[in-house]
Amino acid sequence: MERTLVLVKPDGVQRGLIGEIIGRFERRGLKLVGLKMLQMTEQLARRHYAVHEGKAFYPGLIQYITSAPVVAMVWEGPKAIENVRKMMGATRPEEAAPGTIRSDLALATSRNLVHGSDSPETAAFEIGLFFNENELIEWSRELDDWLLE
Ligand code: DAT
Ligand code: MG
Repeated sequence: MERTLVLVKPDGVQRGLIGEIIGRFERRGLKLVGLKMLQMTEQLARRHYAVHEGKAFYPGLIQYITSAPVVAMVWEGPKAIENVRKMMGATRPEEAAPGTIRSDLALATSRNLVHGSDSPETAAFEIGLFFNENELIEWSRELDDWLLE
């Protein structure tokens, strides 16, 4: 089953939206297999956002993502990467579809509340940045018969 890395970014933690964001993925039926709160170091932030190095917004992005704790999660499910990205909405909140996290809860691209991996390769890399193998929990859920094909 596919796995993806999700971060509740510092604005989500500061605004008290951790539960709201986790709740959306939980209600959708995705399965939580890893969870931790941490303060991202500059080194971790640079590795996580390496693809954006050199862009105009990069220094501000590193400053923001290290400015307060984040909540890192791994969610598992069918097409987890795509499903999470769709639930997050477009990077710019004004372009995010109504009903998405960024449309419902955010106003600024640089304060857009959540991160989600964008491909299987990125997901594997990002999960490895935030979690050791023994921190990812395989567990069975009775409800799966009612959620999955
Ligand atoms: P996403 O988070 O939707 O995957 P991304 O990978 O293109 O978006 O960019 C990473 C983060 O960088 C994004 O969530 C917010 C910030 N960012 C991207 N483009 C930006 C811009 N033009 N101005 C300010 N911040 C930006
Ligand atoms: Mg991205």
